[in-house]
Amino acid sequence: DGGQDPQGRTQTLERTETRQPRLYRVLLLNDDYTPMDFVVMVLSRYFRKAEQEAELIMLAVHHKGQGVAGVYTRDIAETKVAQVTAHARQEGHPLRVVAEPEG
Ligand code: TYC
Repeated sequence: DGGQDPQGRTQTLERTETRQPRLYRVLLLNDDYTPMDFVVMVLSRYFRKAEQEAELIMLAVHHKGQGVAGVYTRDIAETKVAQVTAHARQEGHPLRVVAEPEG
């Protein structure tokens, strides 16, 4: 955006882009059938959680119904959802994983 200088020439003004991308929470939803060990493996492998934190998150989901596995930009969040869902189905587990915008 610029307008014109006194000689009538079009000016292009630079500005630094400061907006942050929208972030998405990837949620794990509880179910009665997915083995606890599989959920812990998912948290470790796809969400880079240490063993103890993975156990805590899995148990929180088990007791509360859902929990945050990680927070990412949209493309990454959607890729995690697709990868984890594909892996769960391949193993015959009904695990549900969804992404939702933060804020
Ligand atoms: N409720 C499952 C069980 O008792 C464990 C589980 C935890 C499943 C978290 C899904 O997102 C989940 N085997």
